[in-house]
Amino acid sequence: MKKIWGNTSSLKARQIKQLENLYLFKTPPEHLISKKQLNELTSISNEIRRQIGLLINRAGKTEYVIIGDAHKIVIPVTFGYQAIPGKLKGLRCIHTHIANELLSIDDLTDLALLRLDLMAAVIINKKGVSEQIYISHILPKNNKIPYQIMEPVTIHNLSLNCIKIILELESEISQQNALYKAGKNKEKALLINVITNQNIKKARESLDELTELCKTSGIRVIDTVIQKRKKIDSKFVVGHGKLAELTIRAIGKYATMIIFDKVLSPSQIRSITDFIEMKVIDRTQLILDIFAKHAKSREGKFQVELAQMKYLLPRLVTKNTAMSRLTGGIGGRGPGETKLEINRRRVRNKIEKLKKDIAKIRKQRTQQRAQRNKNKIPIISIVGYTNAGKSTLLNTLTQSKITVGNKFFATLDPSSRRLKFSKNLEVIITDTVGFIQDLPNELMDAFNATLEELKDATILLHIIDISNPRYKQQMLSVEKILQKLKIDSIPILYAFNKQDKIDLTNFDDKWFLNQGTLISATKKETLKPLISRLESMIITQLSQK
Ligand SMILES: Nc1nc2c(ncn2[C@@H]2O[C@H](COP(=O)(O)OP(=O)(O)OP(=O)(O)O)[C@@H](O)[C@H]2O)c(=O)[nH]1
Ligand SMILES: [Mg+2]
Repeated sequence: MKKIWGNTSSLKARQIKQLENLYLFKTPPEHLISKKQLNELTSISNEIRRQIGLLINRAGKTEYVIIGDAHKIVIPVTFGYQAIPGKLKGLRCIHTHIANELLSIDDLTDLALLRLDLMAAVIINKKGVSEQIYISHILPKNNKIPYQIMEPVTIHNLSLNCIKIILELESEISQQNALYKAGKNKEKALLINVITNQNIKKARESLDELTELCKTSGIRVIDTVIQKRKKIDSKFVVGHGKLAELTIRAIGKYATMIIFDKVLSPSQIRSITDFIEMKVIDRTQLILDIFAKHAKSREGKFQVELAQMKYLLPRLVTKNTAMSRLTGGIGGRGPGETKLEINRRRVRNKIEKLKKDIAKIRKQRTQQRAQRNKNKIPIISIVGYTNAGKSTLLNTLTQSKITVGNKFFATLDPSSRRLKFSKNLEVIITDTVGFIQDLPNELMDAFNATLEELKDATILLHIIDISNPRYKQQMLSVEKILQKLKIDSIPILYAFNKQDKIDLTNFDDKWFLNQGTLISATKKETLKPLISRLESMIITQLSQK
């Protein structure tokens, strides 16, 4: 027999049997529920004085029988019935209310969060008879209150042409959804930053950066929220009620996903995605997605995949909806085309294989490195925050054509070029992956080999985008990563880039700029002071050896 969802421990065998029998009824398409099934539902619910709910699909088949307590039912994770944008869930909920309450806020929240076809409450009176049924549905238009309660129907008039109502509703929703869609398949996200301190400014800046990351990833940001809390909720991050409220807000604006501006623990992602019918990702997953899109070389691709697998491994659970959404990645990309059948062992094997593949490719690179070190050609390694202009500078200095882009992580693969300073001073100048605040550990690990090369540098050239209002934090983030890589002892030169974008007369941090050289990487003529400083630093370094 089919499972009864909820706690049945105090029920008699006969009562359980009666509940199981609720699966056997079939509802005609034009009815909300078959009359016989409704009678059964009412009678057993009244007998045990607990709410009972049914989830009925559009073919009139009962898919779930749920038993609650006197005041509520808890709708389980419904496999195979995930709501997709522009559609409803394909299941309607009909449940009993024994304490004479109307549709509760919880009912309406479930309706909106789970995108149910309909939510109906059968009111059972003191005599144990059901009189009226209150039905609510989602409101397709972008309203403050995303649902509506219909005129109650009576048990004698259940033929309200249920399917027609649902399909009409869904067609309106999909039309609205299309209206809100900018471009094909574009994801739309609500961004949430949860903070436990008072630093709103920092939280706002972090959200600005997350917005830029979204832009790079092709996601449109429809709303951003800063949520202050005393403590991060271990299960739902923002807490149950708040999460419901924010999700309803997101649904009202036709968002397709929620992005948290922090790293979510595997269990948090699971609880949240079990609770709401929307894709939920964290900052790490977004960055991983961008890396996946931008990786070009074999090595780069392997490294990104390794990072993705490492991210995925602790988040793997068998047959969990959260997983299917997780492995789907953004817009269905990500490491998990294989979706549900992925299991830990396979991921571990894959990780091992990737590590080996990477090691093989590394070998060749190591030989090149050894050659370079033997020749003792000094190396200048350009480091800096993503989008600072590192590749642009290398291009201008060496007349190369490395991909440059006004997006995050345009460069993932390291490149090296030779640069002649004066007659007999030649150096190698390298460009590599950009940094970001809270660079995910998985990526640090996976890109370890690439970053290791920085250890060979004679000088680190730290490029800072001076036109970015967050340039100081960005500098600090870079320095933190250099420390982590244990290369902060290599002499460093600061180059403040994009000077053409700022008005120096209004710049209140001029003293700061004396720490380095102002440049415009796009304008060769601005690079002279930088070049001569680099040259003298190199000469000093060489003479010390
Ligand atoms: N106005 C102005 N724009 C610049 C300058 N230097 C670089 N840019 C622009 O800044 C953006 C990022 O440049 P990239 O060279 O790709 O930056 P990057 O540091 O290599 O970035 P990642 O590889 O993503 O880490 C591009 O749109 C460049 O055209 C500059 O001196 N002035
Ligand atoms: Mg670059």
